[in-house]
Amino acid sequence: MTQRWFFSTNHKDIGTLYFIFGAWAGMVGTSLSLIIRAELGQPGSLIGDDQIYNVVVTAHAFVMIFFMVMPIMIGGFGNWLVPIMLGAPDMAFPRMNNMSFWLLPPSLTLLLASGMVESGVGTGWTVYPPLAGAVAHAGASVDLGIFSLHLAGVSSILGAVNFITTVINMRSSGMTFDRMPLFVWSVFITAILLLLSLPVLAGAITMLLTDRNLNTSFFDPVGGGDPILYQHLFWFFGHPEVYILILPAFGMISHIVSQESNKKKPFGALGMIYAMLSIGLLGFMVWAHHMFTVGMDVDTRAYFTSATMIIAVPTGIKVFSWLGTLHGAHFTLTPSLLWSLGFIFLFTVGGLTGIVLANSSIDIILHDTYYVVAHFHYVLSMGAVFGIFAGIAHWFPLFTGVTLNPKWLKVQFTAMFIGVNITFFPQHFLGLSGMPRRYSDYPDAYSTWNVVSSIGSSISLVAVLLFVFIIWEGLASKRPILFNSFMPTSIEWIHPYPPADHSYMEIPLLTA
Ligand code: HAS
Ligand code: CU
Repeated sequence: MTQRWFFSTNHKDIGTLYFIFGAWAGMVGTSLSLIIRAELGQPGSLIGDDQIYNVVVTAHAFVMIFFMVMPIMIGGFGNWLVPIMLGAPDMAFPRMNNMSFWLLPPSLTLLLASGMVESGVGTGWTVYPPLAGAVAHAGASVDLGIFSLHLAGVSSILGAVNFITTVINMRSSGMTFDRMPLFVWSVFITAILLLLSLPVLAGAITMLLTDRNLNTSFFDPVGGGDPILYQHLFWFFGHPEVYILILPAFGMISHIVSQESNKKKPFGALGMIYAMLSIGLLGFMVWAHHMFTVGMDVDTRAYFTSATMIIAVPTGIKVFSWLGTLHGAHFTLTPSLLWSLGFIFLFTVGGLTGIVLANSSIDIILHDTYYVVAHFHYVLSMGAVFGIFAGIAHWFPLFTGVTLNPKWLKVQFTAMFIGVNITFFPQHFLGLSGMPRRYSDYPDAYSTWNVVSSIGSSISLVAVLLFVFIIWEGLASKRPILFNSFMPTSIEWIHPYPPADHSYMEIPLLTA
């Protein structure tokens, strides 16, 4: 029987595998984050080893980005929903889809192994040389980390090829591009970003691998190389990557907001498509805003500052279109809408601190401080993760045939909302007063807000545990789908603006 799901080429089975994998990795990533907050919960040392602390920070980032957010959003929601929303029988390459998934467990194994052999990867997720080079990180750890990224990269590139082909070739009749649901658009654009950016990361880490092991010197000045070259290559991948992490959430939020507003279409649907396309395109032209401190000339700084700030325009179009969709609507505060409102508010807060950081002169002060950490956790822990929770609250009945307890979901949302804000808002203050990131200790002056932040992380832990319980209770109780105002029966549940001929209407609502 295990063969049924092991070899399955069915997009729903594979989507479910991605969800299970992502949930498991989410537990690992959360545990690592709690170790970080335990170390920083009081001045002085808890772990007693700075390298181990940095290994934990690095593993936390990798696990959350590559093994939690991306598998759940693109692998889980993408696989489940894209073929259904297109009216396609499955993905374009079902067997390659299976392979995309099964490359991930070995990749995660290599990553976890990298933290356990020798002295671990204490480089941060950016893996900059010379710290990641053969002298500062002797031993096999960084090599294992690179191999882990190679496998995850192959998995994502194959997945991207699959989604792009599916969207172009597998649309049912009447499903023209301009009618295509916004979630499908978001996954399509995400897949293009993956296809164009991941090979650059693969090149960079392979060059690092040969620098470490085969005496090349791409990034080593002693042999005529340049460590800054690595930073350019990494961020040419790294900045598009942050939009890869958020675009599918944009797509889900558009669906949920228009659905819960009882509107057939999201406000400005065509504008939303163009906004996502512009975000994707601009995302490739702003990478050096991560490198303002390397010593750029003033014109280059001015260019990267301006180009970065322009991204606020299409992103603003998205935020105001969600608000436009909600405007004048009769809605009830269902769990999925609560998560969506939380997303819109907190993602905007994180976006605005991004605009602050885009100013190169300000960034030179704030770079590598907790202000940056606060920025990216607002857009990730409250943007990407809230998007995931919104999607689960919304589509869990479709995926499983059972309904989660809506009251508990609201309690859980409240706990999580309080927890993440208490964790991350004080980090703005820490950053503004100069506390650097990636250090295991701090002067006493930084104690108060660090204690508050660590307390916040325990509140989030309670919320996550409550969520695990809610999922278990839902599956154990087998409560059937409740077709009430909170769970509409109409096709719009899945499809916000169906093509007129309803050619794709045979949608299986239950899988059981
Ligand atoms: Fe970012 C660093 C700038 C969006 C994730 N970002 C990071 C890192 C991560 C990350 C993970 O320019 C750390 C990487 C590392 O390990 O070092 N980011 C931006 C800007 C945007 C942005 C301008 N980031 C994201 C998203 C992420 C993400 C989305 C993941 C999901 N980010 C930076 C910069 C750094 C950075 C610097 C480097 C810092 C350093 O020193 O290392 C934009 O896409 C945000 C657009 C969204 C909004 C909100 C909605 C818009 C509205 C329209 C009106 C607003 C206007 C602005 C016109 C702007 C509502 C007016 C401005 C006012 C202040 C009032
Ligand atoms: Cu960036």
